[in-house]
Amino acid sequence: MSEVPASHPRYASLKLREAIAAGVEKGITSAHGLIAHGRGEAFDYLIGETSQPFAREALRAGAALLLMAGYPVISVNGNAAALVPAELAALGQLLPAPLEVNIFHASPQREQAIRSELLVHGAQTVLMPTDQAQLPFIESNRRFVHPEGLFRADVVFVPLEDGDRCEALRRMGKEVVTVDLNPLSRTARAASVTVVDNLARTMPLLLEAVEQLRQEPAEVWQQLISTYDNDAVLRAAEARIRSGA
Ligand code: PTJ
Repeated sequence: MSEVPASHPRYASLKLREAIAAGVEKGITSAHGLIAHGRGEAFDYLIGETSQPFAREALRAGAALLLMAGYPVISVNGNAAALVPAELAALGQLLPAPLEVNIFHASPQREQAIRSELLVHGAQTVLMPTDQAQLPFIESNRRFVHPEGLFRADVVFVPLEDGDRCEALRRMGKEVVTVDLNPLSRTARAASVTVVDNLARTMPLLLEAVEQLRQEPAEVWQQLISTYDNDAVLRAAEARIRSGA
């Protein structure tokens, strides 16, 4: 990273800021993405900038859901592509699952830039939005999807989601695994599994959990899913924030 020494107490956070700013410069991330990132930073500060037990519990259940899926799909927006392109590509290969570019702030150029970034980082299948399939129940640009991607998926991994689409995906009967630093958001509440953590910390842990769990029998995945309680996880995250501990 440019001028910030690795010994700086806020090195990790500043590095992510640089990645998001570089994402804007490369035409991957929207200017709005900077604001979303800042909101995330505030919540990250409040949860202690570490992967807390409630996040680790959720990511194991999320990994189990992705492994149980008949047709999992990974949805990628401008922030996720700037922060963790290699890890998203690796998850796609590991499951395996197609990646699909799906952004809120419409821009065909940015969609292409996100696709290229994912391919450069090793992604194999990167689907693009089409007008041949649309998600019902939403009106934003995120309704345009690929018929062989988000439209068909039974389980969707979608970090930094917006509430409307998360609710729409759930109403379509799909399971949604999200990563959102704000446990109070509509997305956090509507998702099947919410990992309240920074996406940059979650991805390596999620890859590790998928690697480890796929050695286990499906009964173990089933058990993790059936005992998982997303409301309890969100309450634990909110309690952590309120306690200031
Ligand atoms: O690329 P686009 O057009 O799809 O735009 C993407 C953004 C993120 C701008 C868009 O989806 C958006 O506006 O998102 P929101 O509604 O601001 O929600 C972003 C949520 O993600 C907020 O609850 C933030 O706290 C959270 N968040 C931000 N950065 C991170 C995060 N959660 C996990 N890890 C992060 N690094």
